[in-house]
Amino acid sequence: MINGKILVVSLTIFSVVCFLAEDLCLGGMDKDGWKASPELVAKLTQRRSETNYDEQKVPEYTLPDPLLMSDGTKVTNAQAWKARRRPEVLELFRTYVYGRSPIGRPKDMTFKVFDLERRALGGLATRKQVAVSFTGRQDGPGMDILIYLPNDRKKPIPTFVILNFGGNHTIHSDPAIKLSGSWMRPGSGIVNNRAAADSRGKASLRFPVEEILKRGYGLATIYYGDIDPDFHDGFKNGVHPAFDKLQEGKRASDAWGSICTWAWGLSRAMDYFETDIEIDHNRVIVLGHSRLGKTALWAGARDERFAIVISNDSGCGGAALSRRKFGETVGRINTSFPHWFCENFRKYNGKEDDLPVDQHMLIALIAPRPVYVTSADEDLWADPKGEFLACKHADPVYRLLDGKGLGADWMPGLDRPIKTSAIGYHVRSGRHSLTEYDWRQFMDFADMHFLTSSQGRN
Ligand code: GTR
Repeated sequence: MINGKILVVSLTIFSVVCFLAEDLCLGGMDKDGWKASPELVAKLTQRRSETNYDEQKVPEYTLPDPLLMSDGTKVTNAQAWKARRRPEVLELFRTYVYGRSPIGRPKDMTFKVFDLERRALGGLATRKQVAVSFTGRQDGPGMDILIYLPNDRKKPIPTFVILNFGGNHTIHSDPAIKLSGSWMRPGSGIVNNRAAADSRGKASLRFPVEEILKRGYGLATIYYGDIDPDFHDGFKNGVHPAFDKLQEGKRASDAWGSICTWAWGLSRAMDYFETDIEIDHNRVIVLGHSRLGKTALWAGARDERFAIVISNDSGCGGAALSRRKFGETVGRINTSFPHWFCENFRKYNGKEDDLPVDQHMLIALIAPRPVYVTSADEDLWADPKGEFLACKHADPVYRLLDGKGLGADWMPGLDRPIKTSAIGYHVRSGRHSLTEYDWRQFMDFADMHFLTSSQGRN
C-alpha cells in the first residue's frame, strides 16, 4: 500500500518534471507563439483586398513529404537521402522553380585583386576588392567582390557573403570602395544609378561592418545587378547572353531566372574564396535579405560548400510555404517579377497544390548544414508563419541526418530567437528589413555552430 502511494507520488513528480523539461526544451515558448496584429491584418486587407492576410482564410493543404521518393519509396536513412532523394528534390526545384544554371566553375573565369589595403577602417580591417570576369573577357560579364577581414584574428577568417541591392559602395562610407552598380530599365525611365558618389554608405544601417569585424568575422559583398540587372528584358542582359543555350532560338522552360543567376554568382564568389588563403572557405555563411534571401536559400541548397545559410525576410519563393497562399502568392510574384523564376513556375500560378515541391523542401536541401530563417512582425507580405512552418516541416530531414532539427513545435514569441539548434528562426519586431538585431542573432548562431564544429574558432 505504502509502496503504491510512493509510486503514485513519484509518477506525479516525474510527470511535472517532464512537463517542465518539455517547456524548457522549447525555450519556454508559448504554444500560441507569435500572431499577426489584428489591426495590421485589417489595414493590409483594406489596402490589398485580393491578398489574404487572415490566418482563418488559409486553405487546407497537404505538403509533399520530403522523405518520400517520387516512386513511393520512403527514405529511412541518411545514405538514401544523400544518394537518391536529395538529388531528386534538387532536380524538381531546378525544373519547376528556379531553373537550371551552367554546371561548375566557368572554365575561362578569372579573378583580379585590384585593391588590397592592410590598414582599412582605421587599421581594423584588411580590405580587398576583386574583379571577377566570368568569361575571362574584358567585355564579358563580371562582378566585383568587396571584402573586409578583421586584422586582429588568426587567419583564415570565417566570412559572411551577402549580395547587396545598391552597389558595393552603399554598404559603407569607406571612400576607397569602387563605385558600382547602375542600370536603366528600358522605356521606364527608371534608373538604378546608385553609382553616384553621394550614395556612399547609404545602406550602411543594413551592414554593421565594424561590429561584424569585431566579432571575428569577415564580410564579402557583391552588387547583385553586376550578375544580372533586376528587370525583365527578355534575358538579354547580365550573364544570360554569355551562358544561355537557346533551343531553336528559344529559351527552355527550365532556363534560369534571375534568382538562379544571383545564386550562381554567389557560387562564383565561393570559387574565389577557395583561392584566398585568408578566407576560411570551410566556414562561409551565405546570407541574403528579401529577394536576395530567396537567392541565399537557393545558393545554399545547390552548393554544399556554404557552411551556413541565412534567409532574412525571404517570403514567397524563399522560406514561406507556397500552399498557404498567405501574403504574396506564386501568381502574384510571377506577374510582378516575370524574370525571377523559370518559365515552368508560372504553370503553378493559382495552382500551388499541384507543385511537386514546397519551400520546406528547399530548406531540407540545406540539411544537415545549419540554416537560419527570419521573419518580421509587420512583414505579412512574406508570411512569417509560413516561413516558420517551412522550417518545422524541414525538421524530419534534419533529424534523419544529424538528430538535431528545429527543436520547436510552435512559433516562438516576438523577438525570442530559436538559435541553439541546426535550424534557427526568429520573428523580429518591426518591418521588412535587415537590422543590427538580425545580424547579432546570425553571429550568435554562427559562433555556436563554429565553436562546436571540430575546427573550433580562433
Ligand atoms: C517585393 C517582393 C518580395 C520581396 C521584396 C524584396 O516587392 O514582392 O517577394 O522579394 O520585393 O526583394 O524587396
